[in-house]
Amino acid sequence: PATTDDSGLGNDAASLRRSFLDHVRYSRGKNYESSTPHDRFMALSLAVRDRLADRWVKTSRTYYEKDVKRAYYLSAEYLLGRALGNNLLNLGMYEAAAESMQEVGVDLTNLLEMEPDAGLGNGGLGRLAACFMESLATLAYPGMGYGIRYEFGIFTQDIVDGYQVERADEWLKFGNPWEIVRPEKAVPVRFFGRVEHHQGPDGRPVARWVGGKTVVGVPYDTPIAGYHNNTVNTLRLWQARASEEFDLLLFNAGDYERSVVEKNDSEVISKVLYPNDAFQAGKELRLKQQYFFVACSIADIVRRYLKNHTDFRDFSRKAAIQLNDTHPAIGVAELMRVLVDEKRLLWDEAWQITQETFGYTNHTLLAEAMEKWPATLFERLLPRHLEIIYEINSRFLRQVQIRYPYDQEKMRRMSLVEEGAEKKIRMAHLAVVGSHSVNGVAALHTDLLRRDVLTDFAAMNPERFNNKTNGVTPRRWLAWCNPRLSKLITSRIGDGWAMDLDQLTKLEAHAEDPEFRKAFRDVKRANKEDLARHIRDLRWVQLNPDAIFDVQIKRLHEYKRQLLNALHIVALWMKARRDPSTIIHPRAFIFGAKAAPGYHLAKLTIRLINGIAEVVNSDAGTTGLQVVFAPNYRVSLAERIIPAADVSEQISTAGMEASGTGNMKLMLNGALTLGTLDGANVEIRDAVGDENFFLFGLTADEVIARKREGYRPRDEYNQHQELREALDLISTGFFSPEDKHLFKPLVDSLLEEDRYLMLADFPSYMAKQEEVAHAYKDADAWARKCIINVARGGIFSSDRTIKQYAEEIWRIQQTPVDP
Ligand code: DL6
Repeated sequence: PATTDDSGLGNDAASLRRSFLDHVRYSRGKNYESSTPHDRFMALSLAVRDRLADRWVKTSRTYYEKDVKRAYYLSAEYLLGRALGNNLLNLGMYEAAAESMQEVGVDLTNLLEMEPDAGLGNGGLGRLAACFMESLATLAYPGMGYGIRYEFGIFTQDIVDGYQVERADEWLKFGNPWEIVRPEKAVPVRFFGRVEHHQGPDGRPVARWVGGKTVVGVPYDTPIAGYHNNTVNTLRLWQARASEEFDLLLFNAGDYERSVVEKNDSEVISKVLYPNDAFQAGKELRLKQQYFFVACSIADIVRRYLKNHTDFRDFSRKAAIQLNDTHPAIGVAELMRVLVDEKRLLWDEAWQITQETFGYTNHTLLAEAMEKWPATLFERLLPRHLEIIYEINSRFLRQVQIRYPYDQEKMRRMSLVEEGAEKKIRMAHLAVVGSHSVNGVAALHTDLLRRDVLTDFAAMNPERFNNKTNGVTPRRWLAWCNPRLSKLITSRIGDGWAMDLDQLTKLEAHAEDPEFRKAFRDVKRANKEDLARHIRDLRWVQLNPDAIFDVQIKRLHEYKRQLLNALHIVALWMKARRDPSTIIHPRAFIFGAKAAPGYHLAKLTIRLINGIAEVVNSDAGTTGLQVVFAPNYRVSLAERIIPAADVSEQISTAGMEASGTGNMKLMLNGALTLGTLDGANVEIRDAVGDENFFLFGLTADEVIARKREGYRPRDEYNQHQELREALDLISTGFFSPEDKHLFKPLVDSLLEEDRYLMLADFPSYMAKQEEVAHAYKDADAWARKCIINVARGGIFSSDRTIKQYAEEIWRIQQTPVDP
């Protein structure tokens, strides 16, 4: 039969309109006249997906036929945001889509607003995974993402009476036009059961994992389009489904109720994203999620490899697997299980393949975020994996012993098993031992990993450790979110920057051009007006676009120190109340942050910021100060806030933020960083120069020294009048008239421990904030600084990061797809 891969669908406005109308009719089953805005969003998305389909098929076929090595990114989170606009941009079809929609009387920008964010992540780690997917496709690398298709992503945040209230994120409620389900590729996954040990026919021992219960992973594929090329890679997310045999068994036995309970038990695995960021709660369901998606993904990777190969000799030459933090670290034991138990490889062969295949990225130094699972839980849920981990550990510790004889203490520290009241499996150690590469996500972070957290491992295998400073995709985080600035940049240096962000350096020459500075300021001003309009609709606060837009947008965590920002606002406001002339320039403080639902102090901080907002906004006319907490911070809201920011608050305690990526997005959009020497701030400052960065606070080493000396926050309180007054005002209940003692836990946490040294850094923060206000007064000089920031942002492209992963860890080749 005549077959063709090419549908011949045109990318022009007329063809797109035809497809759109067809989808309204044949996919939505409606007349155009009776279609809802949602029908139209679905129809346009499907029309766009059709245009991705040819390239998608061709991309897969190219990789298969060339039998190229692929990089597999295993991540429990992908914070994708919306897809329609980005796909239009990457396909070069935005104008055509706008025109075709106009012809049928639809406003494209309104249509884009219909799309819910795909919020399958908590914050930086998940968003990084999304940027990496886009960069892999843009650079034409054979890369694939694996994860979980959570039915509910990160919760929706409402603010009610100043408090965060969480609602389930029903992002799939009206259907998802992007994904394609592939039930034919479903994978069975076992849990529980027991291990039987036999002698095999070849005389070798055989371990058989039997019994227990099987859940089925069903893959849903989402296309990831490269920018202006023919590559469309795949993000494969697994959904849990009850296994039918099991179901049927109980059903036929007449135990209908139990069969329903069992079904729910299985399907709950992919139900909801755990909303904790930087904290491990140790829940059984979470470990089930991790093993579930890892087992499905490894089975899928092995199956794909075996299409072209009959043995495993070339496995690590065809597959690189990157562990995005320790969440998928069980993959090390799972690949060993598959190779040794199922494929009957010798342990040493399997171990070599495993180590050559895996790479591990660490994303945090915080002790409370380090994953450790009780051995008892492992034993029940994954009995064979526990045996394998013990075997890995005993062989590993033997090497440690040979290398460092008589150092029992070192063995104890390096063991994969933490001995104590409760035996625990240290997932980071499993990831390190099972990988040929271990990387941190910013230079300082990698240094601290080597020096403080994984010291023994770095000493034993220094060649494994490397740094890969994070990056962000310039398509979404400049071209898409900031069309005005993009157009201005293109008018001066051409449009090559979107694919080669280093070209932004050409802007530097224009920083000296008064006309360009003026145009830059006009862009910022227009973006601020847009944001002010949006916030007025959200919060009924009319921000003054002449004010400095001072932005802190990120997860709410004590170490990120939103509370320090809040203390400064209170101090500033008290000063302004006494003497309005102390306010150097009007300022609008803009916050966006979700707090983990069980994180009391974080939620109380949100309440405090809203309490402060209420008071401060009531006399904004005299003080020039405004505060707004934008609810439900998410990717699509970031896309609005970032282009309008003047000041980027990156004020974490030095040594605690692994990298940060919001800092990079804000810089690229011409905001100046007010920050500590933490995470990638260090590299941002190196790039832009001290004169274009507002630095304050203790360094990571000073933080450690202060704690070692016996840090006493009360001394700071006693020494600094402005700090004392601000804290006292909060303590009196001024910002919580309904409950005078509401903020006592926050104040106590500062005065009694202040683990994150907010009080120690307060004076230098306050002073630097004043410098910011003075600097802003000189609008022209400020614009120059901003332009330098944009011009030197090239290194923070995730294209640079991905090239480094590809060349230095994965050893994969760019494989462009023919038109
Ligand atoms: O690497 C991406 C991102 C970094 O930019 C953040 O600094 C870091 O906090 C985050 N890490 C995590 C992991 N858990 N914790 N904490 O989300 O990764």
